[in-house]
Amino acid sequence: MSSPDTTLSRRQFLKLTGTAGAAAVLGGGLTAFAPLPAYAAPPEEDGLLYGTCGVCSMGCAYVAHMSNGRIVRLSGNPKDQTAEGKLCVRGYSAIRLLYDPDRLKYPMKRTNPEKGVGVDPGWVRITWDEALDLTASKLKEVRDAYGPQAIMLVARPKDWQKHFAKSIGTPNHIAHNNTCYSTHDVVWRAMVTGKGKTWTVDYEHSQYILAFGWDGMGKSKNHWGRAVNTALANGAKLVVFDPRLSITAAKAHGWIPIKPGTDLAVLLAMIRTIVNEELYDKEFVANYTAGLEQLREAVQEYTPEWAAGISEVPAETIARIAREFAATKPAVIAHHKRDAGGPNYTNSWRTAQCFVILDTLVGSIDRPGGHILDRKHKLPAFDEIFQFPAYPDTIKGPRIDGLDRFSAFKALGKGSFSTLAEGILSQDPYPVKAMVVWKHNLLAFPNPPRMMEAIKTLDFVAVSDILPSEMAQLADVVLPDYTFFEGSGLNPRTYHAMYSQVALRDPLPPLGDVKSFSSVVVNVLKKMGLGEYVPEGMSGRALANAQIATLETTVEAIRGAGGMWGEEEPLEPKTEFGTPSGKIELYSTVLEENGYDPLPRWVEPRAVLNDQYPLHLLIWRKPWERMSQSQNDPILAEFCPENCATMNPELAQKVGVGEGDYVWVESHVNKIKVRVHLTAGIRPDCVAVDHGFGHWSRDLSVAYNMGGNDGDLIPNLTVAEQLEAGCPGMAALMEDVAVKVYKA
Ligand SMILES: Nc1nc2c(c(=O)[nH]1)N[C@H]1C(S)=C(S)[C@@H](COP(=O)(O)OP(=O)(O)OC[C@H]3O[C@@H](n4cnc5c(=O)[nH]c(N)nc54)[C@H](O)[C@@H]3O)O[C@H]1N2
Ligand SMILES: Nc1nc2c(c(=O)[nH]1)N[C@H]1C(S)=C(S)[C@@H](COP(=O)(O)OP(=O)(O)OC[C@H]3O[C@@H](n4cnc5c(=O)[nH]c(N)nc54)[C@H](O)[C@@H]3O)O[C@H]1N2
Ligand code: SF4
Ligand SMILES: [Mo]
Repeated sequence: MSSPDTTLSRRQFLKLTGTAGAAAVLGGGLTAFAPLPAYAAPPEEDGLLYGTCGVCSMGCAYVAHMSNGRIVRLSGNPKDQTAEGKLCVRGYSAIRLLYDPDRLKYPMKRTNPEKGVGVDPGWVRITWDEALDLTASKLKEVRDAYGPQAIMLVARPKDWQKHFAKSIGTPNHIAHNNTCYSTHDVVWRAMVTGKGKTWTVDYEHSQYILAFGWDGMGKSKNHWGRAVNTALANGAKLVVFDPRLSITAAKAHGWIPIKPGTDLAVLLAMIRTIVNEELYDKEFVANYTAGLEQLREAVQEYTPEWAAGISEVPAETIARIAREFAATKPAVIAHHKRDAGGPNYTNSWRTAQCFVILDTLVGSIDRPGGHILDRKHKLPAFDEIFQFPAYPDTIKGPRIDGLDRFSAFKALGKGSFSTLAEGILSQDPYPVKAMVVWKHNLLAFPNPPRMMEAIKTLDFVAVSDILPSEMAQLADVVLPDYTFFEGSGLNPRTYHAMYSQVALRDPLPPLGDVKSFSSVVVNVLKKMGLGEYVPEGMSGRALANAQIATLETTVEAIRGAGGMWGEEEPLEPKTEFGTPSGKIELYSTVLEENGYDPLPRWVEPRAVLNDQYPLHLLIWRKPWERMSQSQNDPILAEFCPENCATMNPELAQKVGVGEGDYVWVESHVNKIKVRVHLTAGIRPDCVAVDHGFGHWSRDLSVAYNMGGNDGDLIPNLTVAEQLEAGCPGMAALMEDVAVKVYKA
C-alpha cells in the first residue's frame, strides 16, 4: 500500500486529472479497478441482476442494470414490499463503493510488526493459499498453546460466522450489539416475542406516530420515510421528543427538545395518565396482556408534574400527548435501535420497557398501524442443511467480553463492544491471543484508542474487509471479501415483512482476487485440522441451492417472477406471544427471573454535568452516511467532507466560536477536533457529533484525516462497571457522558 509521503489525496488527484485518470493512478501500489463507464450508458435489456442492498440492514431488493460486465445503474425492485421500486441515497451510492479504487483487491500480509496510527504496515501481496495457510497455522498455534477460547471472532452472528467460532470451540464470538439495539432486544424478548426485537412497523397505517429520539426519516431508511410520509398525507400526527431538531422532528407536528437521558420520566407519567384515566384499549389489554394491576400500582408516584421537573417538558404537554396517543387509533411509538430506548444511558432499557408497555396499552402490537411480529420466511437452518459433529463444549465457557454475566442478553447470542478492550488487556478470565475480524471497524468501538492498545497485545490478527479500514491497518493478514453485490443466495424480507417474501441475490462476478468469507471458513477450518466440521460440498452456493429447493422453485423461476418469491397475504393478527404466559407481560417474569425489575421505575442516567464537563454529548448519523463506510465516496465527500460539532448559537457565543471554526470536544477519556455548525435546532446544553469520520487509514484516499470520531469521547467499560450500570442488555452507555467544548 502507499507510503504516507508519496500519496496525493484522491481529492487532489480528482482536481488534477479528472475521475478516470485518478482511478487508474490511485490505490497506491494496488491495481485500481477500471473507471466506471459513463452513467449515461444505456443498460442492456437482458443485462439485469437481482440482488439486495447490503449497505444497511433494511436489505432493499435492487435491480442492477449491466453494460459490458459492469453495473451502470441501480434501481429498486418494484416487486419487493420493502423497496417498492426505490432505493435510498446510500443504496444508489453503493455503486461507487463497489468500484472504489481503494477497495481491497488481493490478500496481503504485514511485514512491519509495529502497529498503530501513522505506522506503515509494510504490506506485501500474497496468494490466497499463503493467506489461508498463515491464518490457519497461527490460529492452530494459539489453540494448541492456550485453548480455543484464546481465539476471538469479531463478527455479526451470521450462519457461517457462528459455525466458524463454534467449530474452533471458542465462546468468544463478539459483535457490536450493545452499542446498537441490545436494550430493545432484551425487553422485546422478555415481554413479547421470546426471541428478540421485531423490525417491521406498519407506519403507513398509523394515525399517531410518537418518537423518542427515533430519526427514521433522517436515516434515509428507504421504506420508513415513504411510509411515514404516506401516513402524514393520510392525516396522521407525528410528535418527536429529541434534544436535537432531527430530520424526523423537522417533519413533525410537534418537536419537544427534551433533556437527554430523561425520556423515561415522561414515559412513566404517560403510562400513569393512560392507566389512571382508563384510556387504554380494554379489549386488547384484557385478552392479550398480563400484569396491568401491578403496573398501575408501580407508576402511581410518577405524575406529569414530577416528570416535568426531571425532563424539562411541561406537565400539560406530557398529559396532552398521553391522552392523544391513547385516543387516536392506531397509534405507535416509533423505535428502532439507537433512539432513547437504545443502549445510550443506564436507564435506556427501562425506556425501551416503557415503549413496549405503551404500545401494548393502545393495542398496537401485531395490529395494523403498529409493530408487526415476525412474518419473515423461515429458510431451513444451516445445521439442517449441513451435517457435522456436535461442537466442542468449550463454546459454553466464560467470555472475554463478560457476556456470560448477563443472562437475559446472553440468551440472544450477541455481543459487547464496550468491554472487549479491558477483557483483553486484563486477561480476565483468561488470555486471548488471536482475533479474526469480519466486517467490523475499529472506529465502531467505544474508545478506539484503548481498543487499539488491546489489539496490539495479540499475537495474530486477521481482518476480512472490503476497504482498507482502520481495523485492516491493524491486521497481520488482510482477507479481502466480496461486497454484497458479489454474494449470492436468498434474503427473506425483515424490515417490512407484512407477509413472507424472499428476494433473490444474483452474484456479480467478483472484482479482484477476493474470496467470500464462507470460503475462508471452509478453508481455514480444513487447514486447522477441523475438517470434520466441513462436510463434503459445503459452500455458500450449496447452502443457497438447498434453501431454494425448499421453496419448491428454481433460480430461473424466481428471476422470471422479477427476483422475488412469495405472494401477498392478509395480516392475521397474533393472539399468542412468546412469553411464559403466552401474553404480553407488562409485569415481566423473564426480567424478574434474570434479576431485573419486572416493572419500570425511574433511575437517573449515569453522566452528571459539572463545571468541568458542562454539556451532554449527542451522537447521530447523516442520511447519506453509513457509519465508517461511506466517507471514501468522492461524491458524498464533495458535499460533506467532514463531520461537525453541532451547537446552539447561545452555546457558541459562550465558547467564543462561530460557524466553521474548529473546536475541541473533550470528555474525560479523549478529545476530538471538529468544525462548528450552528443551529437553533439543538438545546444549548448539548453538543451533537455525527458518526463515521475521523479516519486515520492513509489508504482511504478520500476519507483520510477528515473530521473526528465521536467514539474517542465515549468511555469503554469494565465488566464490573457494566454490572454496576445494571442493564440486562449490557448497554454500552454510548451517550451517558459529559463533555466540554473550546476553541481549537
Ligand atoms: N443514514 C444512515 N442510516 C442508518 C445508519 C447509518 O449509518 N446511516 N445506521 C443504521 C444503524 S446500525 C442504526 S443503529 C440506526 C441508528 O439510527 P437512530 O436510531 O435514528 O440513531 P441516531 O442517528 O444515532 O439518532 C439518535 C437520535 O437520538 C437523539 N437523542 C440522543 N439522546 C437522546 C435522549 O436522551 N432522548 C431523546 N429523545 N433523543 C435523544 C439524537 O439527537 C439523535 O437525533 O440507523 C440505521 N440507519
Ligand atoms: N462512536 C460511535 N460508535 C458506534 C456508533 C456510533 O454512532 N458512534 N454506532 C454503533 C452502531 S449502532 C453500530 S451498528 C456499530 C457498527 O459497527 P461496524 O459494523 O463495525 O461499523 P462500520 O463503521 O459500518 O464498519 C463496518 C466495516 O465492515 C466493512 N465491510 C462492509 N461491507 C463488508 C463486507 O461485505 N464484508 C466485509 N468483510 N467487510 C465489510 C467496512 O469496510 C467497515 O470497515 O457501531 C457502533 N459504534
Ligand atoms: S435503506 Fe438504503 S442503504 Fe438501507 S438497504 Fe435500503 S437502499 Fe440500501
Ligand atoms: Mo446500529
